[in-house]
Amino acid sequence: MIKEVLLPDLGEGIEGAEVSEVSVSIGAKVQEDDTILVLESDKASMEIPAEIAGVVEEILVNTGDEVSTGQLLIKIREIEGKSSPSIKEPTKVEEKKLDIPEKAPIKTLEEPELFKSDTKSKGIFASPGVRRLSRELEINLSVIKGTGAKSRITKEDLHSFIKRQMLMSSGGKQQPIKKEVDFSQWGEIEALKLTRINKITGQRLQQAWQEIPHVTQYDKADITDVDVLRKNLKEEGLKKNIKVTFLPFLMIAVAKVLKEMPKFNSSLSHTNEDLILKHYINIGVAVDTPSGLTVPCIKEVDKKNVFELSEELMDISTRAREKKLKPEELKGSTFTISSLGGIGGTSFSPIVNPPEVAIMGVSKSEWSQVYDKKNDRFNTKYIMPFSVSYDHRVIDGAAAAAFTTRVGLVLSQIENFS
Ligand code: CAO
Repeated sequence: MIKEVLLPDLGEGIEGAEVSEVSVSIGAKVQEDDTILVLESDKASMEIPAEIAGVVEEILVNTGDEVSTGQLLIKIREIEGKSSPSIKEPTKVEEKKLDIPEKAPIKTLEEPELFKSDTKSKGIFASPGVRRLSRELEINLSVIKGTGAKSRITKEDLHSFIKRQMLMSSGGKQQPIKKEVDFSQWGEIEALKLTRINKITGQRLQQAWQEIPHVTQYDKADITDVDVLRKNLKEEGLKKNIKVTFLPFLMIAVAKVLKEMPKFNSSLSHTNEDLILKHYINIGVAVDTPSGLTVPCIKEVDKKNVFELSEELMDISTRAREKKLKPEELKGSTFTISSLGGIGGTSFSPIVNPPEVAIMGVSKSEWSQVYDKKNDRFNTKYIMPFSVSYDHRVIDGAAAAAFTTRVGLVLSQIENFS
């Protein structure tokens, strides 16, 4: 029996559409539900599926043809015993047109199974445009996790996949986009080799800066009372050879607020579909070393006191400078603190340390005159400026302002450190 495939009523007032792809050729065997044609109207793209299993007998349209409701498109000769009585609606999808990126960079990628086109796999939902693009780029859709309704693979999923693969294939390295300039033509020069740490840190910072929508919230904390407490503990610490700086107090305050506001202690999943909240608090500390910036991690900060944290800080910062950290000591942080308070400056915007979603930057504290409205007088206070940069995909501005306000308040109350 010959089955005539006619253009069904597309609904929504769509009278006709353009054939954007003829997916089969004469003599080709098709299974029920295989895409035989792809159409594009001004409202949607749609796949026309084969209603029966069979062999393509005749194709009456070409790519670019305008077709209208009821028009004969394709004839399929049925394979005995495989008919399906149901008449199926074409699969409509939301996307209309796709920005098709250049093919060339993708061709250079390795991982063959990722790039073997497999657009007809059952259980994969994707628009015709996405399927067409995946075929052109020879990307296997079954390796992509769709973020659309019913796990449909969207154009954005395909683009994110391509972006990830390109980054991986370049080892996350910055592409050489700069033309070499001979600076010596204007005077004497000297070239310094970047250390391995400089290069790795540079790549990570560049990637974080490009991928994370950063916003920085600036604030100030009154640490007058904590300064008195620190001086007392510093005296006590000296007897045990422990150097007590401000950092342990900051870590304790931050850990307390991270527990109250767990989104700041989270990471986006690799598909950006879930937010992973961590029920542990490990704080990364940016340490300036002669070979570059490193970020060792202090685990379970919420369970440690000022002396324990001070001891650990002395240990990891010393070993970081001597390049004696173990790889696992650089992993697992849930939030990072970058303190320039011992050096100077009034404020700065740190870059989020992925996969974390927030980082605190600390600047040098100063004695200031602060007006007390209630008693109508100025008081001399020790004020520490700090900032929190955050991933705006995860954290809203209001939450960030609440976070820094709370950290400021916790830092002003010495009972939080006993
Ligand atoms: N305000 C005023 N004084 C501060 C301060 C602040 N916010 N922070 C630290 N200090 C004081 C310390 O208390 C200490 O004073 P005392 O000698 O009186 O005890 C002094 O400054 C020196 O502190 P420190 O820098 O040696 O120690 P720390 O615990 O504050 O910091 C460490 C340790 C490892 C974080 C630091 O040495 C370091 O490497 N900082 C650089 C980090 C960096 O490069 N970040 C930039 C990354 S780019 O985003």
